[in-house]
Amino acid sequence: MRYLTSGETHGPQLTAIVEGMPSNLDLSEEQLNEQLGRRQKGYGRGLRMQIEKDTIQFRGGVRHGRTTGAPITLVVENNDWKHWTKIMGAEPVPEDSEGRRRINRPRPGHADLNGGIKYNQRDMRNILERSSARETTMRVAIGALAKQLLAEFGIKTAVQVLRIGDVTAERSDLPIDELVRITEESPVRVVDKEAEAKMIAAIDAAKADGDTLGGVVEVVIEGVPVGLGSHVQWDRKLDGRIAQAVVSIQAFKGVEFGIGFEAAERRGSKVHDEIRYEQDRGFYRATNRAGGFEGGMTTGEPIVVRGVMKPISTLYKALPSVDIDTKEAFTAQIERSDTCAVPAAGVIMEHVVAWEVAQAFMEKFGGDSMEEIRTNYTNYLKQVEQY
Ligand code: EPS
Repeated sequence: MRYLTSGETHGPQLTAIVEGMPSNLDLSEEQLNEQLGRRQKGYGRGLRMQIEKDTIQFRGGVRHGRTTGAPITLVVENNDWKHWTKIMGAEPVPEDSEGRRRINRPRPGHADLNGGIKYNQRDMRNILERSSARETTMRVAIGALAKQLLAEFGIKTAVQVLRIGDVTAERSDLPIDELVRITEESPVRVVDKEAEAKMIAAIDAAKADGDTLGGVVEVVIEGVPVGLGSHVQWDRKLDGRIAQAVVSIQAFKGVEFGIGFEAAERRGSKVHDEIRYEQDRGFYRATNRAGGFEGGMTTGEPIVVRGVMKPISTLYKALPSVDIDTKEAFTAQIERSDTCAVPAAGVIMEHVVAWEVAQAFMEKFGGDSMEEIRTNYTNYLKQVEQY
């Protein structure tokens, strides 16, 4: 399976083409919209999220609520487009036109300057518009397709926020359905109510100072069979692919699995998970410090992966920068933005991880129709049971 996205943050629409989804998968538009809505929520978001109400439109590959096996085209229109038609239109406008809203003062931390140099754009809006996290709308929509595929095989996903700025929330080990229910009700996607209040206060304080906050989010995927991904080639290791997908999310700077970086300070005996066997359960691990992976393959234990997001780089109290025309020091151009998008970023991460798992699932059980995949999957489970 593969996909491409296209579209600018203030352009008319976002588009994705997804290829390789099997036929005869029931797709719920309502569930897709629900996921898009989850990404738009979260304490600390700015005004733009009040303008948009992201709604999916199927433009290919889906008929009467089911996939046909043809490429799926997804579209989300930008409501804000009506304010940007002149600024972002495809029609030529004069170089010096006011209507261009040209950006010549790169914002530290963004793609503005290096993108401008690389693509030889004197108007760095041409970089900003595509590097913006608005694009993640499509990655959630695509991940939501993957989640519907995985759900057919009992695979479930959840996300919780573990840190915003210097406030840490207690990690919750609740059963996955309950974890989803509780985090869904929290404006910062945590279970820990005390941390929730502190996180909200920290976001308010950063906003008052014209500053921004980052954080840490954790995604859990349960019900994954043993043996997705492979040890035999570097680019088939599923944990490696997930790491790439996570760090590809705008503003994400790092990723870890299971106990993650803590493994560096522990002895081996306190890192590796003992292997056990029970007649009705088969092989399992006594603990899951590995976060569901050994040798780049799933162990059958839940996938536990965390990502770290840096604070958003658009600051109302802007950082010093250099004007690309005059080459003189300036305070960087101010653009409307969010104070903290960590809760939303958690939803994005949940979806990009789901996509990687679904892709590996299709590689292993791949077929053109849901029926074919189900047969392959059932046969494999029998083989695993007999091992
Ligand atoms: C973003 C800046 C803000 C965010 C946007 C990402 O948009 P605007 O510049 O229009 O106020 O709201 O995020 C989204 C639009 C979205 O859907 O997540 C940025 O600079 O990356």
